[in-house]
Amino acid sequence: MSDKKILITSALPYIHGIPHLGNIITSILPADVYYRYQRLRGRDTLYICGSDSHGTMHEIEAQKRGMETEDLVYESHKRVKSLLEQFNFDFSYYGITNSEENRETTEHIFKKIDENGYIDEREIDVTYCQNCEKYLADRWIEGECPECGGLARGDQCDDCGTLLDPKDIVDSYCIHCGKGDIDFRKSKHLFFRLQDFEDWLKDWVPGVAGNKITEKESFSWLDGGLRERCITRDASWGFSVPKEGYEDKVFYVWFDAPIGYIGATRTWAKENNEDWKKWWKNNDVKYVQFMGKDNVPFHTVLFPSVLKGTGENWHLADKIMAGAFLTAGDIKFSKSRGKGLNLESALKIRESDYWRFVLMSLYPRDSDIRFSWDIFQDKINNELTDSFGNYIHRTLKFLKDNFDSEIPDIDAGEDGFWEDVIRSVEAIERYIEEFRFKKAMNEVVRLSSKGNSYFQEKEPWKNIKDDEEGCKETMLICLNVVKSLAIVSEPFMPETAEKIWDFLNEEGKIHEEDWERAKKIDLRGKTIKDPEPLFEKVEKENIPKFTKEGGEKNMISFDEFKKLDIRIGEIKKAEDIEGSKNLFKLTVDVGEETKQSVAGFKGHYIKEELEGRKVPVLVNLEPSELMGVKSECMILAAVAGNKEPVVLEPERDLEAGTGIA
Ligand code: B3M
Ligand code: ZN
Repeated sequence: MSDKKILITSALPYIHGIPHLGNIITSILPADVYYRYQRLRGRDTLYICGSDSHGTMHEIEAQKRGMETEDLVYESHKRVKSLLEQFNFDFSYYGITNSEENRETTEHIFKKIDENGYIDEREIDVTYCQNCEKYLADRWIEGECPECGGLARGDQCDDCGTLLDPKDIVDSYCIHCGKGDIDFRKSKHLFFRLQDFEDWLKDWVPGVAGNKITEKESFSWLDGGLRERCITRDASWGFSVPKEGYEDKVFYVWFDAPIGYIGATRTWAKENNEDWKKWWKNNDVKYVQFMGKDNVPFHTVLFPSVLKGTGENWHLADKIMAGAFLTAGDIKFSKSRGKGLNLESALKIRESDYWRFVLMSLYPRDSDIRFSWDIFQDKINNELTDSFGNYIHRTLKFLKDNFDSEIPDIDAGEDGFWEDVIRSVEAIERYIEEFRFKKAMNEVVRLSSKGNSYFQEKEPWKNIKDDEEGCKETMLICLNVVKSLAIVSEPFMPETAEKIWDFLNEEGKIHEEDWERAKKIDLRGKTIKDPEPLFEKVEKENIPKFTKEGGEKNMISFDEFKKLDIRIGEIKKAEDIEGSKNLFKLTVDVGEETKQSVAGFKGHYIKEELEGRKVPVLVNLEPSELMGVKSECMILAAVAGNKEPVVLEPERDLEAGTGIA
């Protein structure tokens, strides 16, 4: 690894609501661990994050509360920022996308890509409320979902998740005035020519993707071929578009949000008298980004293309690292205040180090990982308390009780055991550099169990009586392992590490220490302070209830299940439905009869791909009418990322009508 400066950014959290644990596990937390680690290695490192403060949801909420949007946004920003501080995220700077510096940067970048011919103007259909005399942004129009009858909001149904054309929403109304005077008008918008960057991206992405997920999510856009992307909105909260004829529009939230990394760096630079260009226009930098997998294409496709389109020497990401999801199991993750397990409610259960430890031991690097209270309890009681905490406490306590708290001042050799300690420390280094945070966290615990075994084997409580020199040697080694543990755990559990540092009576702050000290036996002759246990175990009855509403009630009985008539059906014919962008009318042979189904495969499959397929069908579904077309059964399909329907097929060819149980 070279000695380049390291720039780190993590996805900027939305602030309409409080981020939940699933939001931070792949973005802010691993970025913080990576940052703290690099700092201990003595590298020149900058960690930038901030609030993603634009987007239409703020306008809606402010109107509901009778507030100015800006006041609401800055209030939310303050609240989220303070919660993140309580989690000990040590940003070099935590900014906000609504800053002057970000406005300036966004305008500059936009003007450049416009000058360079990457912006097209196009007229598109937008929804307009005649009563409010206002364009209705993404989610300002609601009504009944044509697919499931649930609540359709803008371009998506909240209940079944189908992507919708607002025109297809049944009995639609404006959410501001509640009236149905909706009109579909033409409005001129600006489109960024993403397709001009396709070839370059296909080359560039594999080199910067930090793991398979990142590459896969990027190619979910790239493989389908890139199209121009609309970067403006008919709304008033956001940065106005600096182009003639577009002044009353604002930039789309995903246009200025990643530019917000630069914006926040500029605010930091201004406040600290630094030069932001040293980080963004300098080849001597390694730039690493962290995020969840749902944010990937915006970072691997959209943002780099925008920067490249300026023709300027922006430093693009060198590594982009996305994690999968933390799934909730029996717990409800919720962004809304007070409900569910978000950052605020988590802190009421345990202090941040417990959470940082558990989350990093679960880091979903390669696939989704389930979180449950059993896992939480097991990790804290068995690993954090019984192994890590216990080792440190028993070692310090033994020294206090038998050596008057004084670390032996002897010249013990660096024997085989110490080499093993060094191996652990080096493994942690490697794992963090490779973004294998879960392995790194496990190795920290492993190092403490190595210490425990060593203590156990050497039996200092016995040889204190008959072999004092041997006992001193054991204690010297054990105390130095405590110091190693303090250093290697600092990126993960900074408060705990600081506490251990204080017990050891070491000077200064541990985060200013040199990582290399974790590999050395260099604590000698010092008197330590009185130790206290570091952690408290979790008892079942102290675990609060954040279960999904309904809990058991969401179960269905076997008798109810038996009522479902699911069979293999053969799609005989697929036809368009007039006026619908996402629905097909499918004629399906389900055995003794042929039924008709209206299904949202359009835009994901072409008709010819569907015809002739054998698929699972729910046959006895109450008939309904969608877009004036009768639907008598339902094709069961998987729903992948971005709500994309994926057809399921039997593993071998079966006759239409074959039952599924
Ligand atoms: N705010 C999405 C999210 O919080 C978005 C990330 C922006 S990163 C520039 O998941
Ligand atoms: Zn209205």
